[in-house]
Amino acid sequence: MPKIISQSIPNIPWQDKPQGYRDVIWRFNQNPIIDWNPIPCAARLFNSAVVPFQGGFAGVFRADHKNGRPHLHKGTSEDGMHWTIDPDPIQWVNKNGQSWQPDYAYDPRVVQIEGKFYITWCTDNHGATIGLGETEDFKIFILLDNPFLPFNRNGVLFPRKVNNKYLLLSRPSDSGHTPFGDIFISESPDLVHWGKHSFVMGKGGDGWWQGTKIGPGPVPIETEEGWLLFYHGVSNTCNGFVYSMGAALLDLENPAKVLYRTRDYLLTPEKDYETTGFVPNVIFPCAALVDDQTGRIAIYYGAADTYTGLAFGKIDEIIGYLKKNFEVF
Ligand code: BMA
Repeated sequence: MPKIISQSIPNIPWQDKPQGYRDVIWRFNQNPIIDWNPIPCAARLFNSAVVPFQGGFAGVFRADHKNGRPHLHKGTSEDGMHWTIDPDPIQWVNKNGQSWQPDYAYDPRVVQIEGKFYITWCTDNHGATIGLGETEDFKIFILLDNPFLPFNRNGVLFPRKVNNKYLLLSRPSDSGHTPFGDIFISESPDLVHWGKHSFVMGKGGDGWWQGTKIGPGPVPIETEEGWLLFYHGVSNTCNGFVYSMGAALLDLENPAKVLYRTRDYLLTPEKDYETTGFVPNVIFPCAALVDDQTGRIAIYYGAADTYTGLAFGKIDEIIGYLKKNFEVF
């Protein structure tokens, strides 16, 4: 097994691969783990981020309220599968302790860097862009400066500095349901000033499943072979966009360099809870837990912009698969 630079999560959500199953990623057989109308104010919880916290798990969830607007809610869980979701949205304060709430907030990612948890999400600043905040205890949430101008979505921080710089993946976009999208990387010495923007990888290639746009998913997983990045790839059909999941391995020292990238998707909408819902045919991964002792990975994904699902894989099988079934373009 390639060495993983992470933490031990003995209680990582897990289910063995079904016998005879051929692929490297498999679904939890009790999916979806969060169904319609999970809290009074919100119809749907999906595209959400989970991290190990105090022996259990904490999460920042995208909750689409019944007025149609998305907001972020905190959740806690002992086993990563059964969640208690705060009925009220996260209340942000700025560094001076003053309250400031975004008009809407969606698709969060959470990462622990040097003891603090950082949250990135799609926020509003006269148009969609990346929001950034921090918390140490999942009680007080402090807003930091937005890294980018509009329009941008899918901001994903790396779990450590590389060459002494914080790194942030993102997908520059337009103001609507963007019909294009590639993954870029930016760096910062202080999480305030961002620059040195570089292209990482784009839509297209042999796989039509990622022919319209792609965007980074969960926080990259550090292994001795490179950063394992799950991402979403989108194809355009006569019935609209279809969102699937792929993976790439990025160079450890220079993550703008793609070493391998799946030609075929790893997960595509197949189950009813993925093909039917508020937005049909969406698999949108936003978090991956990894246990460095066993190499087990648990991926949290939004299904059909309605449900939260879990999928599993093992690091050695995924990287082995990537090395055999890849393309770079
Ligand atoms: C994207 C984002 C995601 C959503 C997806 C499918 O543009 O808005 O939150 O899951 O579309 O609707």
